Amino acid sequence: MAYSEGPLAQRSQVRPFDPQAGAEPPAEPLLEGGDVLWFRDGFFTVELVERPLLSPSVLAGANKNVSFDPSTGRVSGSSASGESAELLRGMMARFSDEAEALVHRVSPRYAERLRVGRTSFRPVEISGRPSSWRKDDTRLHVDSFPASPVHGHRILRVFANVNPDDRPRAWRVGESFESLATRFAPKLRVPIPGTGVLLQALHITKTRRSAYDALMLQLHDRMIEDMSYQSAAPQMPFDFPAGSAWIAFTDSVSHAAMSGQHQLEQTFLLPVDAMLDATRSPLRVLERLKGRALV
Ligand SMILES: O=C(O)CCC(=O)C(=O)O
Ligand SMILES: [Fe+2]
Repeated sequence: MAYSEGPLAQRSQVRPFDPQAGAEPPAEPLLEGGDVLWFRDGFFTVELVERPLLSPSVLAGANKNVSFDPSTGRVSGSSASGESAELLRGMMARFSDEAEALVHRVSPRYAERLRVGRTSFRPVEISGRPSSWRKDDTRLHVDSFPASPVHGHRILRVFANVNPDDRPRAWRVGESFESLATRFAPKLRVPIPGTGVLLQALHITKTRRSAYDALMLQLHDRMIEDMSYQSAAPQMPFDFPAGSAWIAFTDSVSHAAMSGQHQLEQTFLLPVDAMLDATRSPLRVLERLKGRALV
């Protein structure tokens, strides 16, 4: 593909995308190539009665997010009770359904193979929010889940900026996974056999952590702790306006969220063999760089 051969191949891009327009190219090759697809008009509306939920006060304790499990309908991380708990659950369930419908419309080739994961609501202003370095999303990173191994599955996420005061969500997007992985591969260590089983036995992870998951976590940490990388890496700022939405494979798109408040997010997992070109998956890229199977 032409765009992957030019200098832009070094960097992910935010690409305006209108699934209604009919004239858009298929989404799957763009997503697999590391683009963030941006839907200017969004797809989700917070109803007037739900507006009071847009407040950090819905959070329980030190949580940054409210979490919703679409498979059980359970909400966690919220202090809301009674009627407002029901309102919150309803808003997140509706967002989850609409995000799924959007993904099916935009990427019909993935539809049958996608597994719906967690939904999150993020009502805290990111800028100035205290965070441990490892959880600091204001630094460029690729996503990996410490407690929930994915065994090579792709992480596809749908985001919606639902800020009611017209404030954008300011991101940076960084270099391509290929160049990122090539840069950091020498620092990534395949764990000794048995480590994954042990972590599961100790309930540090919910399932066995594969070598792939271990390398992705290391990649996340090596990026985040390297402040000169953070400032010198190829990158582009992008402000997602209030009301808009976007989709990306966040396990391969290097990204950082700099400022903004009130966002909804839906995670999906996709098997690597459901991709049009599995050689572009982080799993296959890391396997090639390390010269061995990782799941
Ligand atoms: O909250 C955001 O805008 C993005 C945070 C992030 O890095 C993520 O959800 O993967
Ligand atoms: Fe992230």
